[in-house]
Amino acid sequence: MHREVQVKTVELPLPQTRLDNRVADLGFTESDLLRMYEKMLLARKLDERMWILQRQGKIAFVISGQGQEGAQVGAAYALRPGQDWLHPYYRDMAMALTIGMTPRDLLLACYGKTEDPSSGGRQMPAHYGKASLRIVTGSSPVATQLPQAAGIAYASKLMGKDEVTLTSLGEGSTSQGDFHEGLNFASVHRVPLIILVENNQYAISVPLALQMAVPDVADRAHGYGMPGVVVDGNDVLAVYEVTQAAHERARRGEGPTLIEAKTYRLIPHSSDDDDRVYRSREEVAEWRKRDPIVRFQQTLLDVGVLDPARDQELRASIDEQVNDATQYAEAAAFPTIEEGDRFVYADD
Ligand SMILES: Cc1ncc(C[n+]2csc(CCOP(=O)(O)OP(=O)(O)O)c2C)c(N)n1
Repeated sequence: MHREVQVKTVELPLPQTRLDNRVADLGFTESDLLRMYEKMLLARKLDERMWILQRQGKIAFVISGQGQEGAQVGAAYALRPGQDWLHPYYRDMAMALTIGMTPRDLLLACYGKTEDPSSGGRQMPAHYGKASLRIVTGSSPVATQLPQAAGIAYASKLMGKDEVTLTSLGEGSTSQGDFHEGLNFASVHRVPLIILVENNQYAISVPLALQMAVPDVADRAHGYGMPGVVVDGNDVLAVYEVTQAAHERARRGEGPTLIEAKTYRLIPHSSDDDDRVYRSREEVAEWRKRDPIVRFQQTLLDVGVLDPARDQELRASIDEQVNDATQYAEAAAFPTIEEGDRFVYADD
């Protein structure tokens, strides 16, 4: 039977962050707040550089997280780098930076250079990974990270280790069978897992309303017997708050939590996409007003954690880091033919 599907434009009425009384509750210092802001900004600037390099023909492909930095930094900030596991998806550059990957690491991967920590130059771009930080590099078929992350969390539980795994995906990927399998397994076995859905409203050209028949991905969590939380993904502190609560729940042995961060992809799906064919400029402009970086910047200025001079200083230092990483990665060596079987055998 044919069912009419209404394609509606995304709604925007999410509340503004009220920083004042919340910072104390969250236990943040000024330097935490500035660090969060810095990671968001660094991700954005690196992302912009990648687009330039791609258009110059120097790197093959970009798929970026512009607009999603608030969700990513907020969530990653709740993890203990090197102790907890992160199994991210391709937009999560801000998450990778927050856990400790460097701009050099990320650009080395884009250029496919041998020093790339995720795979020695073998992986697709944006398949973040660094073993020493417990960032697990992903597979390109979407949602495959769900059962894998559930397995990592199950292993932590079986070994009695104080570790939490966080995995992330887009809302479109929740239509995959792997999403169901991962969530079901995780909940049945009460594993210490956080599933972060970065709901950016589109799966390439497919809008939310053509992807699912419920308003919130989080509604699905109840069917698996786990809590489902909806959060404003453009509010970095709100995302931190709910992820921290899910982290505590996981450590108490109470099992997984699904977090749906409502956000928006501000740019085309990838460097091979033209989003003008499936969404209006007005819609994008509306969401630009709610850019999580501009919003957090304003909040920090309002409460005096940031002032224009400090902001300028920070931006200059980020530009330097991006330039340094570009020069470093461009000059670095490509893998040699002799290195072809590196990572294939256990001696590496
Ligand atoms: C199993 C599978 N089918 C199709 C693709 C092609 N593909 C890559 S990204 C993508 C969209 C995923 O959308 P969503 O999960 O909402 O994440 P977003 O890209 O919007 O962040 C698709 C269909 C794929 N990588 N894997």
